[in-house]
Amino acid sequence: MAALSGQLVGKAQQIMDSRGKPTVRVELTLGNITVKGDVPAGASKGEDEAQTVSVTQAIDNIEKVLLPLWKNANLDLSSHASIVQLEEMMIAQAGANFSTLGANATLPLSRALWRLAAALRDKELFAYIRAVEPELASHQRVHFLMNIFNGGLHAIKPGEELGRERIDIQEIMVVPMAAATYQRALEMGERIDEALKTILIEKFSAQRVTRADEAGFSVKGLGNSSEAFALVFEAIQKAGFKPGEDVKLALDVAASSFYHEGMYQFQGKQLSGKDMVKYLTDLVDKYPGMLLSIEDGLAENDWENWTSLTAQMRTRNVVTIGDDLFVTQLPRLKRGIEHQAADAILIKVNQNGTVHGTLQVMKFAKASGVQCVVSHRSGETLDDSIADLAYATGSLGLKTGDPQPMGDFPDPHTWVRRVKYLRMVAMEERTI
Ligand code: 2PG
Ligand code: MG
Repeated sequence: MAALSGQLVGKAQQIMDSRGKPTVRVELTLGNITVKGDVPAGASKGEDEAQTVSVTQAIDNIEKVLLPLWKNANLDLSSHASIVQLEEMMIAQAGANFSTLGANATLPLSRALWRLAAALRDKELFAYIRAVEPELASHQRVHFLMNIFNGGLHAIKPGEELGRERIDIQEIMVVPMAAATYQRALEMGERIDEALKTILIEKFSAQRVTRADEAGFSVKGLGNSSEAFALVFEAIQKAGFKPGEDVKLALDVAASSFYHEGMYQFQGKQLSGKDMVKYLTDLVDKYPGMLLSIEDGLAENDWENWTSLTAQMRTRNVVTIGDDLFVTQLPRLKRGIEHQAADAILIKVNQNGTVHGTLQVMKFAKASGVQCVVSHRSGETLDDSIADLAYATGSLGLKTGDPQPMGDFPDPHTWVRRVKYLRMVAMEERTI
């Protein structure tokens, strides 16, 4: 029997994200299948990412514009061509870079649609993605980029200064390279998180140590990034692992957030783009073989210096990743490829606006030799579909925050990061 979009029942509602800010959830029902899709939100946004509207407006747009559009089309949802057609109708209606309808309207609907399409074929989402996008399908092992030390806009509190009260670098992530399974990678991340907690509390007192937006630690009064790196390496060792061999670091510098009028305001100094490249190459040379990747080491429009940073990092075997630089959009990715600006692209579904659009960007990246790292946002929900995206496509990495060990996070409702890692474990162990 054909599953027609005209028979779809959809509703949108407001939910709270991990920062306690309102966001949108969509629920779609067709016969006895009900699926959901949420939209996360960033704090350090690229200027060209898909635009959003107010939550009330997004809910209205879903219920009064997009769902009626889909229903009127009355397409057979058991065919993937129809799914693509519905996504394209939505993109056409959304306005320039989603400014009219908002990516916070299109994305949760799109996520729910893909879940529905998978369910109609009796497939898990990752298996559906592999089936309909064979060029992207891969069984390559995905590295977990687990953010355990937070700075920048994810950690700063009103009245504080970056580089003094908090580190400027937004994320120091640990990557369990030696893990043979996702279960083991998660355990390794948890052990390092626990070791770091002990070290930080001993050194700075429990009062000064908090968990920031992505659940990793931040220390009030620790503004020096070099000190933070040293502490993370100490934690890796304390947890029983060898830095560089068992565990590498990945950084998200999020440099756009401290770039003002042509200069980087970094660690209390004004640095030029060239100075920033030097800081990063010196850092890698100080810890040879210990860094896997550096994301947004420069600001989103500092193209020239990106090319030089990537050239320098290639000789050191460190992957440069563009987040604000590419905003999961084709025109910026194409420009980056022309400039040889970065070796990898960060993939965020809400920067793009739809799942279909995101997959097209990933396909273009793959065909051009640019690697993909699938990522959450700093304001997250329990939607775990980015794990399916990473797993289906064998992306270089899945970046989804702190592992949130159960000792500190006993309530599963707070597991907005952990659920994505757990989903990876479940897909690998086929416990789903
Ligand atoms: C980033 C993300 C996620 P935000 O910069 O990569 O870690 O942060 O969602 O605030 O843009
Ligand atoms: Mg980033």
